[in-house]
Amino acid sequence: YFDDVYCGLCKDILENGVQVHNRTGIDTIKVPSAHFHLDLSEEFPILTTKQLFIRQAVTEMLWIYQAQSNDVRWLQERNVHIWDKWEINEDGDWIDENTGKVLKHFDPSFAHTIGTAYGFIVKKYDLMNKLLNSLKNDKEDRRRVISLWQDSELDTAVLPSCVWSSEWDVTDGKLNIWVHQRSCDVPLGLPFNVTQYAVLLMMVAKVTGLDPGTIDWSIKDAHIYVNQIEGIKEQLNRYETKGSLPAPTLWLNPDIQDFYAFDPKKDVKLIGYEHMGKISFPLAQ
Ligand code: UFP
Repeated sequence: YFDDVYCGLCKDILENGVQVHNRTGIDTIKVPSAHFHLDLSEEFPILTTKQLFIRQAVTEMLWIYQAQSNDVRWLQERNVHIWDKWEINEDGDWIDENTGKVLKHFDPSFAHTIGTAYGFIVKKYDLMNKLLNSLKNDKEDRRRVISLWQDSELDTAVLPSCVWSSEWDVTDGKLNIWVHQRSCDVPLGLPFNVTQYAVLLMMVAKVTGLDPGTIDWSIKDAHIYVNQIEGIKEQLNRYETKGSLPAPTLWLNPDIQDFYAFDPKKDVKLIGYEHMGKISFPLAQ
C-alpha cells in the first residue's frame, strides 16, 4: 500500500509536474506539495516495486539519531557511501565532483563532515534525549517537535536537512508522527526517508512501551530529476502490470530497552522482503 501511494505520486508528477531549473544543474519535474498517511499497525512501509537497500537506510538513520554524527567517515566505515558527494575535504572545501570546482568553503575543522546538519543538530540541541524523556515521563505532552532546521546553523551546512521536522504524539497507547520534508528527490530520497522514519518510529515505540501508530508525511517540492524519468517509468510499468507484493515485517530485538543499544547488525531484521528488483537512479549533487 506504500507502493500505491508512492506510484500515485510519481504518476502525478509525470502528468502534472512542471519542469524547472535548480542549483544542481539538472532540471526536475516538480509538483509544489504532496501528503500521504501510512499506518504501521497495518503495514511496514517499504517499496516492493523496486528493491530498497534497508541496511543502508537504517545505518543512515542511526547515524543521525543514534550516533548523532555529521562525520561521513562513520558511514564509510560501515560501507555506506550515500553522503560521499557532500563530504568537506581537508582544506574545508566542498568540491563539485564533475568540474572539481569549489562549491563552498568551510572552516577546515569541518573536514570529513557535512557541516552543521542532521546528526550535528540532534546532538547539539539534545533532541533525541528530550524526545525519549518526554515519551517516557509525560505521555500527554503536545510539544514534542524535533526540528533539524535551525537558522543559525544553515550557513555552515553543506546540505541543510531535507527531512527537517517530526512531531510525535501518543494517542491510545500508539505513537504517531508527522514528518515534513522541504525538498524531496522522489525516486531516490523518498523511499529511503519513509522507511527510515518507520524504523525510527518502531524503535522509539519499543523503548518507550508504546505501539507503532501512524506516519503523516508532508512534502514541499516533490520532484523527479529529468535523468531519473526513464527509471520511474520502468517502476510505474512494473506497478501497472504486476501491482505490488505483500509487505514484509520488520523485526526488532524484543530484549532491547534502550534506543542507543540497537545494533543494526543483530537487532534489526526485515523478514519476508519480496521485491521486483533494483532500479538505478542517478543522484544529483
Ligand atoms: N534529498 C532527499 N532526501 C534526503 C536528502 C536529500 O530527497 O534525505 F538528504 C534530496 C532533495 C533534493 C536534494 O533533490 O536532495 C537536496 O537539494 P536542495 O538542498 O537544493 O533541496
